[in-house]
Amino acid sequence: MNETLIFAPEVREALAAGGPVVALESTLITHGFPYPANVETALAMERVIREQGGVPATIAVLDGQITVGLSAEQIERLAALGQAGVRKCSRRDLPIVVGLRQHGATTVAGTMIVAHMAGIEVFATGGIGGVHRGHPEDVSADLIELGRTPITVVCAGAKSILDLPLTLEVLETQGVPVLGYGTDTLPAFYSRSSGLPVDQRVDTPEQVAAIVAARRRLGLQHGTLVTVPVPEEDALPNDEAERAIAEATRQAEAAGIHGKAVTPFVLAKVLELTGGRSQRANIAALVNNARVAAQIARAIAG
Ligand code: PSU
Ligand code: MN
Repeated sequence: MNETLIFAPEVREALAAGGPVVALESTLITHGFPYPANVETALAMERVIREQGGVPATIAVLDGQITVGLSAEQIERLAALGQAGVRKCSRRDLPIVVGLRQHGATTVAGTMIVAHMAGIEVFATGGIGGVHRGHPEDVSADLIELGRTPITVVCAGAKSILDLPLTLEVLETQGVPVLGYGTDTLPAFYSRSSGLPVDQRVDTPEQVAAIVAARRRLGLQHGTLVTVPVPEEDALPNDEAERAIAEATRQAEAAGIHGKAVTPFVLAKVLELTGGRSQRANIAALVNNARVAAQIARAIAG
């Protein structure tokens, strides 16, 4: 096992036994949600993975040490440090936080890299990064990582703060299969459908496991994206989400926000503008994705 990583004992044991481990990201704790919803959501995702017979492994960098399987105390500590005290870590940031012994919260890209080092196949998150609306040059490192790191990422699609058609184009170029879990169309995070077709609909964890097994047999190095619609009762009406996103994007533009600060800024504004209704959809999607990811991890562990 990788010597540069620190493992929670239960994660180490589960991996040694080939058990169903599910990786979780930490940017949603520091940059995605306000306190205490961030900690509550992180713990709720862990709980639902355990209920499904899986083992959760929340990933972050604390004092330069890459940790696979944060304790509840470590999740609290990360939340208390907050955005100001923790670097948002995609690929380029990992050597900086490790080399200079800083704290880091891993994005989808960062979490995929660490999960792969750790020998974890399945990872649950909310929305992946993508191509920003009106800024086709701003392509999330998440999409490039999906093209080169063989991890199965379970998400609720992507928020329509992104240009979803362009995001799908980049995924195609990167060689990433986009699967719709119980759906023929790409979910748009707050709402159940973007209207855009996925590459393949799947309806069971076993079908995802079969695709992952084939990827391994073929020696292919790309990630697999499993997109799960937000539960119906928690979805946000499409026009309400759209209005908030358009306004949040306009404010980001006006404030001159760019680079890695765009996504956290827009997410916080959308939350403000929908009076917390987006937060309910967000949390429901995250917990639901964690459940599906645990079922897929079990099917893969066989
Ligand atoms: N989208 C969400 N919620 C999030 C993120 C994206 O709906 O919390 C976070 C994830 O960690 C994702 C990152 O990997 O933002 C993407 O940031 P960027 O656009 O800077 O690549
Ligand atoms: Mn971005």
